[in-house]
Amino acid sequence: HVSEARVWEEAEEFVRLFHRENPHAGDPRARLAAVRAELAETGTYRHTPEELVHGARVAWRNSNRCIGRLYWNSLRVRDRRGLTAAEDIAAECFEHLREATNGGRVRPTITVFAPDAPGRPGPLIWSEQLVRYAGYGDHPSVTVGDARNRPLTEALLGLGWPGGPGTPFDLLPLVVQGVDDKPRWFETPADAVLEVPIRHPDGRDDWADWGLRWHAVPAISNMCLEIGGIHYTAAPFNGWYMGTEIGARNLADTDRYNLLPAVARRLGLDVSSDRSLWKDRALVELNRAVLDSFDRAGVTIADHHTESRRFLSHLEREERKGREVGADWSWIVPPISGAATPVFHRTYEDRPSATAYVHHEGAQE
Ligand code: HEM
Ligand code: NRG
Repeated sequence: HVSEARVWEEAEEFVRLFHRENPHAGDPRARLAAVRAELAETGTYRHTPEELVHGARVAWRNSNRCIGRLYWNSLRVRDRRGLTAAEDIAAECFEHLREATNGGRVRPTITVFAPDAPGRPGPLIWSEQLVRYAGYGDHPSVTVGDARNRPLTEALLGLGWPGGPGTPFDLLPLVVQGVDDKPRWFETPADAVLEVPIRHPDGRDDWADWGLRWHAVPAISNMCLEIGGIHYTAAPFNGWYMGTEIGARNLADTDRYNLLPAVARRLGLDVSSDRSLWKDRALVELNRAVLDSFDRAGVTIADHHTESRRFLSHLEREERKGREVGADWSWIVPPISGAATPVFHRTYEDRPSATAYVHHEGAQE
């Protein structure tokens, strides 16, 4: 566990930042004294609702791998710090999905559950995201569904989940470990998940027949929100998708859905030689299909050109406010057409922050 001296150090820094960026909150001295006393008495301290909202937003602002940070100050924060039991947490995660999905007008949202307390670790969501597709297989190289989720799927089967119908897009239950409890699974209610069927806009092929689809909302649920020395171990958050995440990675990576060969054959491309650039051409058409399908379904999605421009606006705006923006080039540059976007043609400082979303120790990167 984190030492009290360390918590105080980070608490002090955060409270000062909060008061600096929220002048209406007044002088920080009274609040610093209260935090110090609470820490001495209980070994921890509680953020005010306003501190929690600002901390969650600043943690987004500090996410060096995220290209979508222009709107960091409008993150919606659902304060559920009173919840420690798996059933309650799962129910609120599903409600989070409904509110964030908002019929397709996706709203960036976070739900914050109980934090770590001295001698009492906080709850954990084992699922990497609130919505995940199963990955089944007897052989390591042959998977039905999303190979990335084979370990989670196997863990679920071990916990007594009977398995889904066996399609490539079976929704996995959510796995939640409440405080002082073992992990439990909760079937995802169909009305909490919006999905988009993926079809090609030119309609020259029957793309619909492939049964391709993806979920509307990316909601990362296995990262820890750290604010002022307090660790919120379960704090799922979402924004909207950038099309390349689905079209250039999830459906295309060889260790995910590996669809490029099938797409290229549909397009009648020569797949016998790398030099026909069949992979590149298939990638572009798959990404067009993703963007057009989300548009037709009325679901928010960004293309990588627009999101790159927004990111540069973000850098400018932050600079005007006198704040330095950290970023990780290798995550910011989109996985297709990198040099055709402005984020490619510069460098960034990948500096760490104390207020941040971090991967749990031992959890997969
Ligand atoms: C990473 C886009 C909202 C926090 C990313 C990535 C993209 C992205 C493209 C890289 C993902 C990858 O390569 O796998 C967006 C867009 C948003 C958005 C378009 C729309 C509003 C948010 C929000 C938060 C957030 C609301 C937190 C409150 C992060 C974090 C990562 C990340 C922590 C790194 C994840 C990791 O280390 O695995 N984002 N994001 N983003 N984003 Fe955002
Ligand atoms: N690449 C992952 C999602 C990672 C985070 N991306 C966002 N986050 N857009 C995928 O599912 O494809 N967000 O909070 O909006």
